[in-house]
Amino acid sequence: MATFKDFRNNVKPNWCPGCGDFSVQAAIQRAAANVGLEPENLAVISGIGCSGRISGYINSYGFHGIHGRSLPIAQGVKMANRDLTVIASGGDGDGFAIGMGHTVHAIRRNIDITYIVMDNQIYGLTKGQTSPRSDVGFKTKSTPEGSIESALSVMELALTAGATFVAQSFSTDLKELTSLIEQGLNHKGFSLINVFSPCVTYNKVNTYDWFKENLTSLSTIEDYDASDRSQAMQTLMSHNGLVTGLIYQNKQQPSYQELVHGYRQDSLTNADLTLEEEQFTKLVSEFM
Ligand SMILES: Cc1ncc(C[n+]2csc(CCOP(=O)(O)OP(=O)(O)O)c2C)c(N)n1
Ligand code: SF4
Repeated sequence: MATFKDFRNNVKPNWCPGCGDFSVQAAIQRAAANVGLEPENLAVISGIGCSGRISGYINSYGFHGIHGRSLPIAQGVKMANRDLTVIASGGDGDGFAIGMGHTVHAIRRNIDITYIVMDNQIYGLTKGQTSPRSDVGFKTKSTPEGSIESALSVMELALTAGATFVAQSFSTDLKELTSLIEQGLNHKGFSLINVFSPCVTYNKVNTYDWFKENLTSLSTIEDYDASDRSQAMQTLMSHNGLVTGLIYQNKQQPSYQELVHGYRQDSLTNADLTLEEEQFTKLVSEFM
């Protein structure tokens, strides 16, 4: 049985020392081992950004896609090969700016993949511009006088879009983050896990200390019920979205694969797709 060390490779991350993404990488490796995966059972698909490099730092199948497009690729991988466990990952810019259209539709489509967003409220790779997660007043290279746009409440938006699994964590809390990724991997449908993963180089406001002061763990809220969507929404609204833990899970909603007509019971990658000459000629003639 694989341990988390089997999900390590010999590529040294070039993240800045102290970047929150290191813990996300460790949590994915631990969660993958804890749910009983072997490296050949896992595919990690990422977009572009500092965070997007993560697919190269995990010993598994991997695909470093293009900016904002990890989800279309990840959904395609899962539909073609049901035997793979698929993780999509990237930054808040990747998933909530350029890739937001894909994010909303992946949420409502509910294909069985886990989407882990490393949310540092800034664009790290391109050296510090505002993202849709930046707070009003946040000064960056693109907003020298402070951002005048309001920050997107992604967890609330996910609930509204019909998400069946919504969780949030802080990269320093390796235990909680690992557990949430395990729950996401075991969830039958699309799981969204937003991780506050500080950018120590370009975001001097939303620092480790800032999160420690401002985050509330759902475990401290009496009678919190993660199956209650309206309680989840109210709790998010009353805490300005700054909560950690399993926010909402709907175990009743079938996944896309369970509903789609004609989904193969065996993986497409194991199928014999060779065409006999007669079949080939017939196919070509349809296009002549
Ligand atoms: C189509 C396209 N547009 C813009 C870029 C430039 N670009 C690369 S990464 C990035 C944003 C990075 O921020 P985020 O996704 O939050 O990831 P982080 O680097 O903070 O981890 C941008 C705008 C690109 N690579 N491709
Ligand atoms: S620039 Fe920020 S997000 Fe990118 S590696 Fe450095 S600390 Fe991490």
